[in-house]
Amino acid sequence: MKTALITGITGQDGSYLAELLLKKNYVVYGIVRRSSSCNFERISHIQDDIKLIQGDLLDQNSLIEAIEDSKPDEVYNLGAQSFVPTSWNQPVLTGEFTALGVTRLLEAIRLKNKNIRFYQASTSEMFGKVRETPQNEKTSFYPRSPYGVAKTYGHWITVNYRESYGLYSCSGILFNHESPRRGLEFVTRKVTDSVARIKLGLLKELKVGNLEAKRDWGYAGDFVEAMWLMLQQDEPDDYVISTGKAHSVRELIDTAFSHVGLNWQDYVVTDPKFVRPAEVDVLLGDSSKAHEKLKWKPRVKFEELIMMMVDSDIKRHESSAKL
Ligand code: NAP
Ligand code: G4F
Repeated sequence: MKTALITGITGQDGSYLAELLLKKNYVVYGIVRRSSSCNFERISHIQDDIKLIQGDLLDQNSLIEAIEDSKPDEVYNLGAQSFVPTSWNQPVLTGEFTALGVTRLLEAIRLKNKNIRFYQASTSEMFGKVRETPQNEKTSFYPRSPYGVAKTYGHWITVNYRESYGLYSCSGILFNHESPRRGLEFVTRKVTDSVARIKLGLLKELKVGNLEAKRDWGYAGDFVEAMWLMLQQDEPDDYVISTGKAHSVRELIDTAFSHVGLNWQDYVVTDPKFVRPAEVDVLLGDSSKAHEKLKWKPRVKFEELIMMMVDSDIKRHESSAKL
């Protein structure tokens, strides 16, 4: 029986990864930050099956102790300040969590047990102002936000600890992945939740930013399988994980409104408040290496994903209306 330690277990990916590892009979530990109110909504259904340890990516000793207490075979570093706009408001804190937090965790592993396998949650945001299309593992980085810059540091320190100390450390360069558990501020979930509320008569309009931005959107449940696969190989390596199809925010909105029989133009307004100081215009991934070496392929298609999210949001609002 293997043991895994997950940072960011209360987040979207952490909850799906914990479910996957439990199905594979892992003992699953998660690091959680102290909070004045409970934020375990995404893991409440598996809370009795996992073990939670208090810790923070800002606090070196808490990470060392988490490694000592859980004695993991695998560590998945999913914890981060992950919302791009917030990284302009809090660039230093984003750097502490999302960049230096990776080094703190790698140091804990290096000090306690160099045999631990390590996964770093890298991102397509590192490609930013893209140098080529589609983007693969060899495409150079040009991050466009403090978040993207911090993640680029996290990526290279993961590569560096592999090369400096021989750690089994992998970096998954994941393109956008979504689900009904996605945070409400990200554009997919903002749209699907607003569509649900408009359909139920609870909201009148949806305010968004750049309609022309394009993303390669996949399903989080598919993407966490790739994280696990990366840590099961003979050699550590870095992989791009994506669907290979890009859609605009406009198409996302159209798909979501059409699913409930509404015309998006009647409800959507653009608001400069949601336009970013520097935009990532188009992201499109080439995950041939993951297809070939990990035998990984995404299952859920864009339209299915958006319909799944709209349906889930409608159900949630209907149930809370009945209470
Ligand atoms: P998410 O839902 O925002 O979850 C982030 C998690 O990080 C939460 O559990 C959060 O805990 C935790 N966290 C934040 N600051 C922390 C700190 N100082 N110490 C310990 N934990 C901390 O993000 P996600 O969508 O699941 O993404 C998972 C990871 O993949 C992130 O690193 C993200 O940057 C990266 N990524 C995501 C995507 C995507 O499209 N989803 C794509 C590429 C890469 P609280 O609940 O306490 O806030
Ligand atoms: O949903 P988003 O906020 O995601 P973004 O910035 O692509 O970042 C997400 O994916 C990254 C992987 O590439 C992760 F690393 C990161 O942690 C996060 O999960 O925005 C997507 C696009 C942007 O171009 C944005 O300008 O949607 C555009 N957009 C247009 N209107 C909006 C809005 N984004 C948000 N959040 N809210 C809007 O109203």
